[in-house]
Amino acid sequence: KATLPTQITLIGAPTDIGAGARGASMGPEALRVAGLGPVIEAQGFQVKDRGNVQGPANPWLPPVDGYRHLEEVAAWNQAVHDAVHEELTLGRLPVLLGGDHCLGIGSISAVARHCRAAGKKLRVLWLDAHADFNTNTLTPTGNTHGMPVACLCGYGPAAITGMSGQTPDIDPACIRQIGIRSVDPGEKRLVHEAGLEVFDMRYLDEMGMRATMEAALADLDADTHLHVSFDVDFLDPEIAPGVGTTVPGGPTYREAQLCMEMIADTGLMRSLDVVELNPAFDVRNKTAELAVDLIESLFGKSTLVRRGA
Ligand code: 6HN
Ligand code: MN
Ligand code: MN
Ligand code: MN
Repeated sequence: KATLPTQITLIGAPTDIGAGARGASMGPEALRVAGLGPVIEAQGFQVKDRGNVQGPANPWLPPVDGYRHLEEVAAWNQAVHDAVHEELTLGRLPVLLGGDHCLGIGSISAVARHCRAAGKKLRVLWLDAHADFNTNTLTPTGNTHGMPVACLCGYGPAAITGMSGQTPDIDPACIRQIGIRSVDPGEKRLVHEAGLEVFDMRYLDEMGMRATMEAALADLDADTHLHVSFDVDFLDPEIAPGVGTTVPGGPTYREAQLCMEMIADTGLMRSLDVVELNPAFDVRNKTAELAVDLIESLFGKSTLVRRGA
């Protein structure tokens, strides 16, 4: 059975450069304060916190040509790309602490570059309320945190596409989106056109989390690099208010735990993003604590040793 690397690296990226609300820049510190490092260590890993990558301040300007802060977004993503790629090269499992979800471009382009060099297959699990598949002509906001999946699939500006050294950075067929319940009208057309595999909330309602995860995790093998991009707004806002773009009707605490546990059971996770946590909207850091609790399960915490495991 596959097991995770023993060495984990936390990489903070304190920015809200791609978001529509300020405050995701405080995410990395809130996750540290909630005990992320020690919680992963308690599951038997060695954790190194390499501190935060650096990038430009948020100028908080309106969109230009359909993008807000494109130059700054590119700079932050390059910094994230370099850090994530370095950790993968060292054989470690990088955990990106966002920051907003535009950083998925830097993170996943680094993963794609690493997989290509190592001859590994890639599967990306995108846990989110949103499809994040907008382009500059489709976006209602100009916020690039609504665009990372599109950019990674080649629908985006040169500054933030092809960061892996190839456009598109990833094949849409390697993505599985889970928990989706807010997709803009133009974005919806592009999701269908690109053929994204989306397990939306209706699918979850009808099939349940277990069947959903079985489908999303089907056809993995020992050669697969599993990347998890965990947007905290995936969770129902009743339990996770500390995000900038809440959408009602998300997975419950139990459903989210099962999702994480089933990912852990594969033993194939090789990189992780934890993004969109916004302490400015949180209540006594409880969303950060919930995220840490779920990540504990993602790294293998279970109540009892399971029969047959
Ligand atoms: N996220 N679809 C909306 C937009 O502005 O494009 C919201 C995007 C939210 C992005 O939460 O990572
Ligand atoms: Mn997102
Ligand atoms: Mn989202
Ligand atoms: Mn837990």
